[in-house]
Amino acid sequence: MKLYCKPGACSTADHIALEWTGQPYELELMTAEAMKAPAYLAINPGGTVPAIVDGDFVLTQNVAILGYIADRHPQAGLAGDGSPRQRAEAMRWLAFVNSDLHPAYKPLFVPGAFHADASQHEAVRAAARRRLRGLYEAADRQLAGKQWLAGFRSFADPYLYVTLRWADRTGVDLSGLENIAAFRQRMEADPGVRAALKGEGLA
Ligand SMILES: N[C@@H](CCC(=O)N[C@@H](CS)C(=O)NCC(=O)O)C(=O)O
Repeated sequence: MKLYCKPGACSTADHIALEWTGQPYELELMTAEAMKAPAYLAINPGGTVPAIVDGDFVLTQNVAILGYIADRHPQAGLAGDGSPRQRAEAMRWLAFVNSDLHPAYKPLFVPGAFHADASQHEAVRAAARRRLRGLYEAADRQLAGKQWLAGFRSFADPYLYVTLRWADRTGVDLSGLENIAAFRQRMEADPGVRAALKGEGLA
C-alpha cells in the first residue's frame, strides 16, 4: 500500500495509522506543487492529500482511507475490537475530527475563501479560533479519564493529534485543556508517531 502524504497535513494521520499497523507500506511525500501536477491529479483529481494506491485500487478521502487501513489490518484495532459498538465509537470521533475540527481550520488557512475583503481576514481568523476553542473544549471533556478519544486507541487519535499541531501555528488557544495536553504528550512519546514525524522530516 502506498500513501501520498504532505508533511504535517491531514495525511499524517494516515501515516501514523500505517505505522500503528506494524505492516510495511510505501510513502510518497508530496509538495503543494506536486499535488497539482498531472501525475498526481490522475490519482486524485481533487489535488489533495491523502490518497492511497493498493495494487489496482486507488482511494481518496481521509475517512475512507483510514477505514480501509483499519479493515486491511484488523489486528491493529484501529476501528476497535470488531464489535459494531466500538466501530461506531471510533467512527463518531473520526467524524468529529474530519467533519467538525478539520473544516474549522479552513478560515485560518485560507481566509480569502471566506471574505474577499482582506481587511476582514483577521476577523475571519478570530471567529475560527473561537469555534476551534469550543471544539477542543468538547474533545477535552471527552478525554477526561481516558487515554484515547473513543475510549480505546483508534484511527481518530492520529487525526486529532495532527490538528493539535495546526493549532500551534495558527494561534488557537489550547491553554488549560489538560486532557488534550496529556493526550498530546502520549502521542509524542509513541514510537509510531515519532517514526511518522521523522519520515516526514518533522521530528
Ligand atoms: N475531504 C478531503 C480533504 C483533504 C484535504 O483538505 N487535504 C488538504 C491537506 S490537510 C490538502 O490536500 N489541501 C490542498 C493543498 O494543500 O493544496 C479528505 O478528507 O481527504
